[in-house]
Amino acid sequence: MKLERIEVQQLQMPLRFRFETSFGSTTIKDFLLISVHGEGVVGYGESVAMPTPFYNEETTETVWYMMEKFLIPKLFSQPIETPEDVDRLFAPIRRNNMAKSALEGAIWDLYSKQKGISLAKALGGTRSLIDVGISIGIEPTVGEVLQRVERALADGYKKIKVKIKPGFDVQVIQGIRERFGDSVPLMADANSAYTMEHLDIMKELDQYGLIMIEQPLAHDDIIDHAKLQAQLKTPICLDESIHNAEDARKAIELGSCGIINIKIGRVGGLTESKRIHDLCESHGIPVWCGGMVESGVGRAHNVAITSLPNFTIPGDTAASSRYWDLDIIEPGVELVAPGQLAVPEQPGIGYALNQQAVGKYAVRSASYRP
Ligand code: OSB
Ligand code: MG
Repeated sequence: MKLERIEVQQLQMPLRFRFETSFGSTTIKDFLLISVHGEGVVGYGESVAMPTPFYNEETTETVWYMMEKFLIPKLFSQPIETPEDVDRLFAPIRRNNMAKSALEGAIWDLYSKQKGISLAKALGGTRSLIDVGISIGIEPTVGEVLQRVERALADGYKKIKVKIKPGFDVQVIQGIRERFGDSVPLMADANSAYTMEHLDIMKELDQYGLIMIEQPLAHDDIIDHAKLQAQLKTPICLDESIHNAEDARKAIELGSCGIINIKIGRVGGLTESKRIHDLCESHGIPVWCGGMVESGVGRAHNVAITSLPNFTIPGDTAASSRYWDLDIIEPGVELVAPGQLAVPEQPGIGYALNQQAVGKYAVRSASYRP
């Protein structure tokens, strides 16, 4: 694969609503868009790092720095035949998974476009339609969460995930069960807001037939999660704690979770995502694709990986129009049936960039050449 030029652009896209988690809230999506040019085609990738280091340690600025100083020079330092070469080339650099993933994802897109196949196919995807869910943030009142759940159910979303934090947990779940019944496929995501001191709350949540409780304990823990899992019937799903397939192996071995959320950025790219997918499949652990409030480029990558067979639980990739008045891809990633997205068959990610929208949101850019 010939890499002729890599462009990095910082975009700021206004969200249609304020998205709040236990670690903070956003109204503007601030991120980096990567375009890798080679042999007449362009591959696109998105950095899912946030401006602040509260989900993980990376930020928009650290991603840019790592790419400029280390990752892009590495890509230009030797010939690359396949996206797996990128994974090997980046391996000696520790962590900085979102920076690595943004570039690796762009190269996967470029590779599949050069081959003339869809990214989903290049990854070994088997589905043409995927089920998706929605992630509902923390709201000022339970009533506002209920309104959002009502709309999500009307759109047919196949899984309702609600964010919880101490003081905004059991009453939310109880409110949803009372209003919408026990058959709603429901889960809670705590983003590490609890400790073992909150065991009573966890045991209360355990009574509501949740599909899973996502990342209740510390972002860097798998030991307490194993102790907690032993006391709950609801499966624990790990998000923040899993950075690679080795983490997943250890968590499975310890019994720290029954389900794993794969976020391409958090684990350093599509190659590592596939590894985790395969490992989980061999251990009977279902996976699903988490979201990072991505623009259309990141969503398109999520759609492609979700077409792999062990993504048996609906992910967080809700429709573009939920988040954006104007996305940077056209058409946006939209539902083709209630709660379902189509996996594109066109080469690469299968969506065209809306360059006008990119221009509108771009605040900074740089180009790198070998
Ligand atoms: O923990 O899954 C998470 C968004 C930002 C940071 C962390 C998380 C999330 C989400 C996904 O819940 C939201 C989405 O993409 O719709
Ligand atoms: Mg999460």
